[in-house]
Amino acid sequence: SKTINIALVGNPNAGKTSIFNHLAGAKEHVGNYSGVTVDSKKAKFKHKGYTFNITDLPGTYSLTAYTPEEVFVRRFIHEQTPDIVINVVDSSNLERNLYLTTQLIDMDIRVICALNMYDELLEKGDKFDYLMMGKLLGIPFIPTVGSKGKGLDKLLDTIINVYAEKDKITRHIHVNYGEEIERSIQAIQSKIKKNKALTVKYSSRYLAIKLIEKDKLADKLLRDETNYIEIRDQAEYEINRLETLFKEDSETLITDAKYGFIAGALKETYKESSHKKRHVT
Ligand code: GDP
Ligand code: K
Ligand code: MG
Repeated sequence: SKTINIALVGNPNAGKTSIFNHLAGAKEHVGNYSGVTVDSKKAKFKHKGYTFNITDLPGTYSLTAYTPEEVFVRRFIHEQTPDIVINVVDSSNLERNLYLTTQLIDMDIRVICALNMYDELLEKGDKFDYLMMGKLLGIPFIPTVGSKGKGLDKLLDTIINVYAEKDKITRHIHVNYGEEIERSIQAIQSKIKKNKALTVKYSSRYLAIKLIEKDKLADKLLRDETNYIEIRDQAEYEINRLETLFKEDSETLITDAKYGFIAGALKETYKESSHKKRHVT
């Protein structure tokens, strides 16, 4: 039978392990805890004639290289190349959770969002047009309640559809960073693209964005390429140009653009309940 490799990626406490346990029939520790070791759990299960290999990855807020978790998740995605990344997001905190999603979009990999804690969103009485959000981000959104195993059949069906390329909405939507940053991305990208072998493995757009963020790991990935100096000089030129223009650190410019993109998408799709419950403290 066909094998599909999937990995669960998301913020801490988004519900990754709960979903993993339901899918894999495992009994991993669920809940709020900070482990000393950074590792992943693997399991195998069958569904509708497919064999699924599933990996539960450590929680991360971002995919920069500041924490061992971030480096671990990034390496895993690059080196183990899962067929599909399941981005588990906490519906009750979309603004923060979708920040990581924008980084997965940059990587140009196949992503499906498990819109977890959906019970909490419904309980608040909020309305989220997740189908529209799926179109805006180019990612299918599937509501789930990980702790109860709800929505997981639909999630698996979507995984199979995306794997078999039957799902039309998934590909080729980028986060738009605005005219000036986009111009810089393209200038760096055109130098990176000269390396055919490298760009089969990594998206040239992703590497260009990472260089603008002054990311050490991306720089390291490019160091063995014959035109590394040309790429690095172009990146330095563009960083200088942007920082002079906006009077802001280039990494902050990318971060702000990502949050702006999410805020814009949420404004179009999310409606808070007008009858907010009051929480007395
Ligand atoms: P992880 O850090 O991403 O692996 O998150 P866990 O699976 O450990 O879940 C964190 C907490 O959220 C646990 O207490 C879960 O029982 C709870 N939880 C997981 N999914 C849901 C959900 O969909 N709804 C609600 N209300 N709680 C959930
Ligand atoms: K919670
Ligand atoms: Mg966990």
